[in-house]
Amino acid sequence: MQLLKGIKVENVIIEKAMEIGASLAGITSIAALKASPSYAVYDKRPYYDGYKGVEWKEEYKSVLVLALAHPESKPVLDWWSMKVPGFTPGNRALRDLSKNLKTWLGNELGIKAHALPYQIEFGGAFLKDAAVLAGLGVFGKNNLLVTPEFGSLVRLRGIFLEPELIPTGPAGFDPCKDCVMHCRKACPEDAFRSGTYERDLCKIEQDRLEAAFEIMDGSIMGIEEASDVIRYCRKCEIACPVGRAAAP
Ligand code: B12
Repeated sequence: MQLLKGIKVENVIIEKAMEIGASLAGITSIAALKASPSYAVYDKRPYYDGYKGVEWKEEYKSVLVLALAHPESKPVLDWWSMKVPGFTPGNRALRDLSKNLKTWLGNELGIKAHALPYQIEFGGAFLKDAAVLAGLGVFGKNNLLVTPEFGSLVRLRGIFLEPELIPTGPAGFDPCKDCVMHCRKACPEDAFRSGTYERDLCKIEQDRLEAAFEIMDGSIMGIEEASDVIRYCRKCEIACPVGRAAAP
């Protein structure tokens, strides 16, 4: 790694991420991420068939977490099509951002980086846990990352970095204290009825919306051809009142 005299390398990386399009960015250690609650739960009940636990290269020690704001006023960012690279326009932007950052990290700072895929089964990481540990926000009653700036209206991406960097989190922030839980009341499947998030109930609504796909013109999704577009449920994130000034 090249020396940056008197300047914290963590700040340089985060500033660059924001300069080229991230709405938020932070850093945590891979050791902390591996010890986070999602891995313990997932090892017992994986979401994907064939999941064999975490298989990441030992040389990576830190993870850079990127968030891109997905305001309610730009719903297309979250719409899903198999024909869109990265599947949603928002994820496509995050993917491009992480690839550009990886190149910059190597060229300018001499840091070896690995841009993570989205899916866990292809080597991706649990991005909400990573974001919480990196101080972007906290776990909300909606089972999503809640950030002070944008509430839950963000999508995430991760990049593994070789050096052991100083973590930027966790954050001291408690937005759900005293909240009447608009998020839980908004759920069409009452997926929080047991007191915690129940994936199988959430999936009923997501599967219903999957079946209700619409054929949309390519220009809407930023691609050449028309495609089947799914609009997944976002009621629990949109109902959250946190950060609404920034992401109306
Ligand atoms: C598979 C998946 C789904 C599945 C299953 C979800 C599930 N939770 O099991 C389905 C299709 C149902 C789904 C639904 C949604 N998803 Co989804 N999903 C994912 C994916 C690919 C993996 C998530 C996963 O399997 N987690 C593992 C399970 C075990 O975690 P968990 O149920 O959340 O529970 C753990 C945490 O709560 C954690 N935890 C609790 N408290 C604390 C405290 C601390 C300190 C820490 C560190 C951790 C922690 O521990 C729990 C286990 O005990 C991620 C992308 C990624 N690579 O991470 C996106 C992701 C989590 N989804 C996302 C979103 C937005 C959604 C939806 C709103 C739909 C949509 N329009 O995109 C809903 C919201 C559902 C909800 N309220 O949680 C975003 C979240 C952004 C955010 N602001 O948090 C992600 C990160 C994708 C992205 N593009 O950025 N999703």
